[in-house]
Amino acid sequence: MNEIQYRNITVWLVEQISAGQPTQVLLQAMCDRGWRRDVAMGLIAQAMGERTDPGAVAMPTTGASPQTEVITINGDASAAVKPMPAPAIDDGVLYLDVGDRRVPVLMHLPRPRVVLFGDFLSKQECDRLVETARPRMQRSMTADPRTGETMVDTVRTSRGMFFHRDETPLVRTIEARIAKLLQWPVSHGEHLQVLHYRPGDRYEPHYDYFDPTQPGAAPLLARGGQRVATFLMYLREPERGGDTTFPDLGLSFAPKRGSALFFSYPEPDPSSKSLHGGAPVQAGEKWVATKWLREGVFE
Ligand code: PD2
Ligand code: ZN
Repeated sequence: MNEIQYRNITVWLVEQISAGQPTQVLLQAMCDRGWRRDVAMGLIAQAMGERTDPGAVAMPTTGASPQTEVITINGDASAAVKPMPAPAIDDGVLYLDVGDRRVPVLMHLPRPRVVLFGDFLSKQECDRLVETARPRMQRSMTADPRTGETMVDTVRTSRGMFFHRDETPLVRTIEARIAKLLQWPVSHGEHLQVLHYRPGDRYEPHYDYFDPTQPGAAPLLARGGQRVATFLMYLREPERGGDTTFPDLGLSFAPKRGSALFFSYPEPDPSSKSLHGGAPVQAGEKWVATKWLREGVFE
C-alpha cells in the first residue's frame, strides 16, 4: 500500500462516516476487499478522529443494509462504495427472517461471498414452480459475447423458461423473499428463470457477469447494468450428480431440494473467483430456479 492509497481510503472513510455509514459496514467492506482487519480498524478510527490503537475502537455490532463493497480501480484505492446484494449475516447468526419464514444459514464464505441456505422454499412451492414452468420449457440459451444476441450453446444443455416479474402469486412471494433476504430491491432482479437438466445435461463452468471487454456486452448492460450476484434455488434433486461447483474455490454444492445458493461478484472479472458450473446430472432430473441480480433497475 502506498501513501496515495492510504490518503484516498482515508478521504473516502471520512466521507462515509460523515454520511452516517456504520463503522461495521465500512470494516466489512474493507476486509472483503483485502485490507487487513487491524489496519482497516486503525484507519477507520483515524478517520473518526480517534487514536489509531485498534484495541481502542468500539465497533457497533448491529448490521446495516445495504451491504457495501469498497472498489479499488487499477490498484488505486480511490475507493468508491458499491452497494451489493447480500444477506445480513452478523456474527454467529443461524437463521434470517424473510417475513414469511425463517431461513437457515447453512454455510458462508466471506470472500468471495458465497452463502448456502436451507429451507428457502417448501416442497409444495418447489413442486408448484416446476409444474407451472414445465409446459413452457425450451432449450436454454447463452448470450453471445461478440454480439449480445442469445444463442443455443453446447456449454449449456439444459432446458429453461422465464417467468414475468410478479407473474403468479408464488413468483411474487419468492421474489419478495429473495429481496428481503438479500436486501436488494425486486426491481433490480432479472426475471425468475427455471432450468431443467436431464441425465448428461450440464452447465460448463462460466461467469454469470457480462464480460465488459466484449463488444456484445453493451446491449446486455444497457438493461439494468451489470449482474452482481446470483441466487440459485434447488427445486428438484436428481438421484445422482448435478452439483453446483466452484472450480477456483474447490467447493461443490449438492442440489438439495428447497435449499438455495447465493454468490456475488462485485467486479466483473476473474478476481471475483465466481467461476461456477453445473456438473452433469448422472441419474434422475434436476430442476433449479435462478435469479440474477443487477446493479440497477431491470425492466
Ligand atoms: O444449475 C446449476 O447448478 C447452475 C450452475 C451454474 C446454474 C447456473 N450456473 C446459472 O443459472 O447461472
Ligand atoms: Zn451461472
